Amino acid sequence: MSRLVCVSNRLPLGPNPAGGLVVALKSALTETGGLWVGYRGEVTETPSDSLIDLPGAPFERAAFDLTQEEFDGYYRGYANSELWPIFHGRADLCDIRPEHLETYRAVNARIARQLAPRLRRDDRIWVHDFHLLPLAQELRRLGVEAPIGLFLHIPFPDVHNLSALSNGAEVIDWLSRYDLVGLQADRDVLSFLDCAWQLGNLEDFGKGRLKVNGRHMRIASCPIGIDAEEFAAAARDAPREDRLRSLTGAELMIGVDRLDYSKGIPQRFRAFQELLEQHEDLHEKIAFLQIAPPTREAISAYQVIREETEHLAGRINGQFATINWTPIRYIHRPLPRDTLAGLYRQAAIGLVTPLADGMNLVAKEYVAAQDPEDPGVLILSRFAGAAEMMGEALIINPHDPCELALAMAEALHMPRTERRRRWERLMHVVQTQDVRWWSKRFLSALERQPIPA
Ligand code: ADQ
Repeated sequence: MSRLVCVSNRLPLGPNPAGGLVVALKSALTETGGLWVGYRGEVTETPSDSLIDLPGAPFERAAFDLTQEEFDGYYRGYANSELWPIFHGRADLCDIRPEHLETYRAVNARIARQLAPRLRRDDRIWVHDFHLLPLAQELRRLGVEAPIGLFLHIPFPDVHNLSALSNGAEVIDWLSRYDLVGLQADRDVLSFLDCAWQLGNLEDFGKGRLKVNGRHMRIASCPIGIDAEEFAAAARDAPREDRLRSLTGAELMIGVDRLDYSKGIPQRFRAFQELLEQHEDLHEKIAFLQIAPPTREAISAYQVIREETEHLAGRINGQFATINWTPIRYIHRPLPRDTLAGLYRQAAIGLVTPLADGMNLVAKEYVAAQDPEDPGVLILSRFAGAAEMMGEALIINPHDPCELALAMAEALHMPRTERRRRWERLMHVVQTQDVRWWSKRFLSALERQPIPA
């Protein structure tokens, strides 16, 4: 069996990864073994010339360094202030600067130079996400011949958004250098084809086989999953947070998201406010726990979303709270995964309402954590990739506070038989399309060489 080499921006270093990519890839690599290459998480003045080995994991890990200038241009700049907003339909939040792109290209070229000597002829190289789009081009320049695939964890933008970048056509060209590009959902595959058609030179031979800018490649929809059995067990074994129940004395509604503008947290708060305005009978009967750890705080759009979230939580609590009841509890830090699992299990409603999201693993974790005898209800945005396979959730438009408030009321009153019927179907999807299914699906597609037409 050939060795699997994964490359991502971040390496898994802490015990509690608050981010979907690390959670999923850790499960996949623990199973297959292999090498994981990524950034160590600290800037340095003098980057090492070669990758630095980091022992202590069930797979090999090797790190690259970044200087402060590289971090600012490559990570904070091009990746998180250009690609992230563009790929989530927020061109208005973009900060386009030529030096971002220049540094992004240079860092990818350096990672390729450090990685190439570590590669073996029969490796399979699996690159992850939007930080590393030019990596295949750089590795090929250095003569690497092994199959290289990219999995994009975020949505693929439509052509109007991609054209808002100064180099939209170059993005398509970067992707054409991979043997396989895996995307989260069918809608992303359609967006990619449209962009390749309009910004590049596309020939489509069917079944995901393409020629883009003269190069053969494959495109596939590979929805990411979770380790459902492990998560269900963690939820079952988690100590009940009795203290939480006695403090709230109410049914629990939970939201768990990095504090990102794509996750729709203020919209969710406004819908909760609408619910409380319309249903006085629910006062003191429902409490909303929002867990939102900090992320990318040096970028101004993230400071704005934090202020907006905290302001709204304060205002809604001020409007409705009583001596015995605080409607919104807001926690701005990561929690251990087993604590999260136990909280999901206790919550009568799971709220997953992003404005745009590649997949959203929280939707799958919430389902896996439920008590089969008395499961809660998942409310899910139609703009999460997860909505393509989780149609038994209450699917909503997160921009419409009335629709979302109605779904909250419906979930609270849903009879147990209907909750069980919906949950069984959702759980079937979460169990069958789990993280192993996802990595097998991607890697077996990578092994199939594109068929020249
Ligand atoms: P994210 O945008 O990070 O991932 P998501 O898929 O929801 O979004 O994953 C978040 C992960 O972090 C979940 O496993 C969650 O449990 C964990 N997490 C969140 N808050 C936490 C907290 N306070 N404490 C501990 N853990 C916390 C990106 C894409 C998604 C895609 C994933 C995987 O944006 O669309 O689903 O990658 O491909």
